[in-house]
Order: sequence, then C-alpha cells, then structure tokens
Amino acid sequence: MSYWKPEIETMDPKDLRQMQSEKLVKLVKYVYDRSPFYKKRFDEFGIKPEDIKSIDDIGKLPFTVKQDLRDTYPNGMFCVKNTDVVRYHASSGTTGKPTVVGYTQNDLDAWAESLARGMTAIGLGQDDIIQVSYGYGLFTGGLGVHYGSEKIGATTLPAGSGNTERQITLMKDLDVTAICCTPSYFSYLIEAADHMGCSIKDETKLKIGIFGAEPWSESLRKRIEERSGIKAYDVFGTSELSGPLFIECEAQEGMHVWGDMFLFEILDAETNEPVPDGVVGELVVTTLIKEALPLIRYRVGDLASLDTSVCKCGRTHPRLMRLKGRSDDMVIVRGINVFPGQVEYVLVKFPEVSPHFMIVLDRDGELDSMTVQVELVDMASDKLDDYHKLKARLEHELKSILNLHAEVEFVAPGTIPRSEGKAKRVTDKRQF
Ligand code: ADP
Ligand code: K
Ligand code: ZN
Repeated sequence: MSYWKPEIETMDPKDLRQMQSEKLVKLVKYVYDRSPFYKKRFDEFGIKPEDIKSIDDIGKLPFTVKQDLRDTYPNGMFCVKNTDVVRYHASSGTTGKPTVVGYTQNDLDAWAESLARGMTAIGLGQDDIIQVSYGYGLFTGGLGVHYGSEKIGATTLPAGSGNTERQITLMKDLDVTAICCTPSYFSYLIEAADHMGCSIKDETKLKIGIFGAEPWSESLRKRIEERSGIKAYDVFGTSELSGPLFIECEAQEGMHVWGDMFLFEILDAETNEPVPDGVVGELVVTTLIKEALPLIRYRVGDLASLDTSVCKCGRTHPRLMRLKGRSDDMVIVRGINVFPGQVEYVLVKFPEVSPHFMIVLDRDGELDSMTVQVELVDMASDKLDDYHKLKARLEHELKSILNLHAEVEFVAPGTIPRSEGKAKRVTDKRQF
C-alpha cells in the first residue's frame, strides 16, 4: 500500500476536523476582506467573520450557487488580483451560460496534489505511462489530470479527445498502462479497437482506467473491466472546485475527498440539514485552501452520499460514494423522475445491446412518451421473433427500474452518436 502524503492521508479524524475548523475560520475572514461579492452576501445575511468560531458554525454561513458565478461573470467572485491568476478555465456550460474559473499557482499545485494522492492510491507511479484522453483546453479535464500525472513522475501522453484510431495505435505502441477519459468514451475505445482488430485486453499493457466527468454505474464498471481486463476507477470533480480532483482507492468503495483541502456536506434538499452517512442528499462543498476563487458552501447540483468511516486502505478522509446524478440531469416523464443512469444500468445487463443509448422524449397528445433507442451488438439473428423477445425483456426490465413504460427501439450498431467527452443521453422533443 503506498501513499503520496501518508501523514495527511491517514491523519486522526479528530485532528483532521480540527484542521478543517481552523482553515474555515481563516477562509471566512479571507473572502470577507477580499471579495465585494462575499462581503455583500454576508452582510445581507447578517453574518460577520467573527461569528464563525469553528466548524460547528458552518450552518450559519450562506450558500453559493452556480448562478452566483453567472451573475458575477467573468470574475466578480475572485479574491485575488488578475495578475495573481495564472490560469483560467471555463465550464462547458452543459447547464447554461459558461462560467469562468481561475487559479493561482498555489491553486494549481493543490489540484495536482489532490490527483497525485489519488493516482498513488491506485498504484500508479513513475513506471506508468498515462494517456490523458480528456479534452484539453477550456475544459478542466485534460490539463487537470495532466499535471497530476506529471507530479507523480509518470510519463504523460496528452492524447486529448478525438482521433480514436490514433489513440489506440499510440496506446499499443507506447505501452500505455493507464488511461483517463469519460466512461462513455472508453466504452467506445474498446469497440473501436475491436474494429481495428486490436484487443485492448490482449494486445495492450493497459491496466488502469480513471473514468469520470459524467455519471456511470457499477454495472458499466463491471462490463468495462471484463471487456478490457483493466481496473476501472471513478473520479469526480467540477470546474468550480478545480476540475477532476478525487479518485477512488484500490478498495473501489468511494472517492477520497481530501479534507485538508475541501469540506464536504450532504444536506437534505428541503431542510438544508445534514443527513447521516449513506443517505443521498445535495452535495455542498467549501473549498478550504483555494485562493483565486474560494467557494463557501457551494451547492454543486449533484446528489450524493458520503461515508466518513476509515477506509480499508487506511485513509481517514471521507469518501464520496458513486454519484446518483445531477439534479438537473434528471428528466420528468409523466411526473416520474428519470435519471439517464437508470437506463444505462439496465442496458449494461444485456450483452445483446451496446451501452450507447439515446432517450427520446416526445408528446403523444397530452401524454409524454419515452423511447429508448438501443443498439444491437450484432444483427446476426434472422428470426424476427428473437428481436421481439429481446425488446419485451428490455421493456420489462426498464419498467421495473423506472416505474414507467419506455418503448425500446433497436437501431443498427454504430448509429448512436459516440461522444469524445461527456455523452448526450436525452433528446427532448416535447413542447411545453
Ligand atoms: P459542466 O457543468 O460545465 O459540465 P464540469 O465539466 O465541471 O461542468 O462538470 C461537473 C459535473 O460533472 C459534476 O457536477 C457532475 O454532475 C458531473 N460529474 C463529474 N464527475 C462525475 C462522476 N465521477 N460521476 C458522476 N458525475 C460526475
Ligand atoms: K455536467
Ligand atoms: Zn480508501
């Protein structure tokens, strides 16, 4: 078992809480003195920095939300001078107007440190060759993982996204041992490699995948691991918190969220009160050491749960369990909440179909209709009856998970658009 910073990663939970407490008190003063945005927000809330004496007072602090970043676009929430900002990124704007985030040199170092801890925890190090197949550029994925990889002394292959055949060729020729990309892109890579006559499992040295930036399920993990022979790890982050930040350890039981850098809360969305370990609620994060763009009680927009018990790996920092989905990824069909992840969960159990799918929502008179376009892996059967049976089994299974009838429509292999980044899973044709 190896650690990047053992003294921090395995520190006594009581000491960790004390450290968080001290950092929080400092942070509150820091943002109040430096940012007109925070001063105004605190004043409106009737809160003075002195009111926050320890972590126990966190509930007194106002929340921040993505809309605050939009309202103060591009840099109204920053707490440093422009000359101290050494990097900008901008979010992909999946949920509206893009937002700009900025980093000081210390912020970039802490970001790389967080990934270095996570990469070390899954056994990566100097001898590894890491292919970074997240997009480089304004999206935080590529550069974020890149600096983590360099920090642990691994050889970094900045493949970026796209150019899939070349990615596979390089993976093979350069003896790549680990890859970072979205789980949907890796599923596509496995398929594309097969088409090129190259089995990732048998003909490459790939052993580890770090997959995130979009929701994925435990069953997709199994499918990926079986087909490619690698260990697949979840990674979480958002551009507002820095980018990809937290990776699972070898136990694969949640992503360690480093408490010396971030304070995680899971709150009941209605009462804003903390929920116990294991209960799903709204993810709220405070950045304890960010300088350029510190966030206080930021409502990330994701639904998640935490496990704060000490992990099998010996690390004492809380674990963020697999995300349930973004509160705004959810679609409401005939009054029922549907997460695209639930559909993926069902499809992955059927070897006859690929994990690529599209949910098409439409309106049939007054009623919503939901169709799931599914790709057959091969169209070998000449018996129409086989397809009818498969369709019925899929619809039955979907209904039991979604509590709602969804029509399954088969499409030819390769027809659902493959994404190089985050997959688009829903086409909503309904008129409201
Ligand atoms: P944008 O909102 O512009 O897409 P980001 O690229 O920073 O911004 O996306 C962050 C979001 O991506 C998270 O809030 C979460 O919803 C999703 N996400 C990232 N990693 C994961 C993961 N491992 N599992 C589930 N969702 C994830
Ligand atoms: K997103
Ligand atoms: Zn662990």
